[in-house]
Amino acid sequence: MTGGAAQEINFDGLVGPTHNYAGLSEGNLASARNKDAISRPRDAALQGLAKMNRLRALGLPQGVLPPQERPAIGWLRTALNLSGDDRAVFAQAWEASPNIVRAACAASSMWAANAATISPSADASDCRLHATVANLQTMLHRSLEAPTTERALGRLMPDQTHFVVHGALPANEALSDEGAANHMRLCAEPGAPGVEIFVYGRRAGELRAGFPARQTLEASASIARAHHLNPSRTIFVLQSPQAIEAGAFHNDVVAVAHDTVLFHHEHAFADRDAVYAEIRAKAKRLFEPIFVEVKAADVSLEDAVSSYLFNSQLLRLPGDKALTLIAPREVRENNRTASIAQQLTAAPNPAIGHVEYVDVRESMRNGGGPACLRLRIVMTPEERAAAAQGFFLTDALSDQLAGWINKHYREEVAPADLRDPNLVSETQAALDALTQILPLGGDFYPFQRD
Ligand code: SUG
Repeated sequence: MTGGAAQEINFDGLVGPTHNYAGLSEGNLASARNKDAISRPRDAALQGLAKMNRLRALGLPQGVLPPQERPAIGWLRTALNLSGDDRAVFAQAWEASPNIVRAACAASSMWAANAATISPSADASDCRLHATVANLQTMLHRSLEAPTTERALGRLMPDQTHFVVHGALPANEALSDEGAANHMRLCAEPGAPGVEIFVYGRRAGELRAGFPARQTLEASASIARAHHLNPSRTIFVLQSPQAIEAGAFHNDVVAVAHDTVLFHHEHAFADRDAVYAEIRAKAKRLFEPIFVEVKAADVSLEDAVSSYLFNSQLLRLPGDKALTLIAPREVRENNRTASIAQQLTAAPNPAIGHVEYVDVRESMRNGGGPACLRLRIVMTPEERAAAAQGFFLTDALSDQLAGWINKHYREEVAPADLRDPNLVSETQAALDALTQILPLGGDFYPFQRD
């Protein structure tokens, strides 16, 4: 296995034209708090694109993943047994169940950290890069994403000698899976064998009071088997119920890892000492893990969740010894998290040497920070060459996407605007045009096939 030149590439989900605040995610405090607020889809998409371009400007490769078809007319037609043309189906669906239509309008595929779990080829005994699409079965609006995500990842990584894209696990509470948001990897460098850490909130069949735990141990273990991971370098960790109750509906709200560094809140895991011990044991002879813990006395879980300090992207910029944290601007606006960020970087020989702030406010208001918006895929140079090149962001692609967003996206969407039947034709026209910009093919979206 050649290690050296493999790179971690962030693939961000483009924010879709129906971005809105429907309050759909129980246990996600921002989503609940902003229910029925007016959203700004154009700003949201441009903020996401600006973040992607910032990473490119810092010298990192960057990819982009397409939004999904919303409103999901075909799904509404089948699920609610409606007939007629798309406009008629949409109008009838609103009559039948506003709650279900709002789920079918969510632009939630922007949070690409929930698209799939990725294992680099360096970790898999068959030496291929594995992706398992997340079933996202806990929330109705997110459970619609898996089929199109599988198509998108198939388009990005078509060559089965290098890549395996596994379909989602059966969509049932027992195998509840939310993808990379509940998965971390530590390694000496991206191309070297790593320790993969799966974080789960409950076991199959376990009933818990309070907010939903969206990941089961059984789902994580199944994915580890599908990915041909070595058990001696795989860890399953119970998320602390306290974190879930405080609004950490995914592990990536309270922890993030990159290379040898695990940055986390004191109450991220049910048994922190056991986690450290197992990581140390399994990393032995590969690398020395560095744990950067933030104590609850310095940043409460409440501040961690409202600022999204840990939902930052932890990155190594070319040539840097220390890592860089790409944090949401909300971290700077909270005195406690701003001061922790400053202390981290001021330490002698810091593991995290720089903090940069980005504005992804529109996504944040639905509980999605910088880390939610991206799916990390470690690729060797051969894998990168085998991937579909049109998904890698360049100046030209960025210009095209910005022009496309400005042309097709509404400035604002209020709850009542979601009922507008023009939304259907408008979004279909936008996505149809997008299939000319990204290498998706003319039959990518369900409406293009019906
Ligand atoms: O699944 N919000 C998303 C946010 C996902 C964040 N991802 C990570 N932490 N990786 C969710 O709860 C809200 C949609 C609404 O309410 O309109 C929503 O789906």
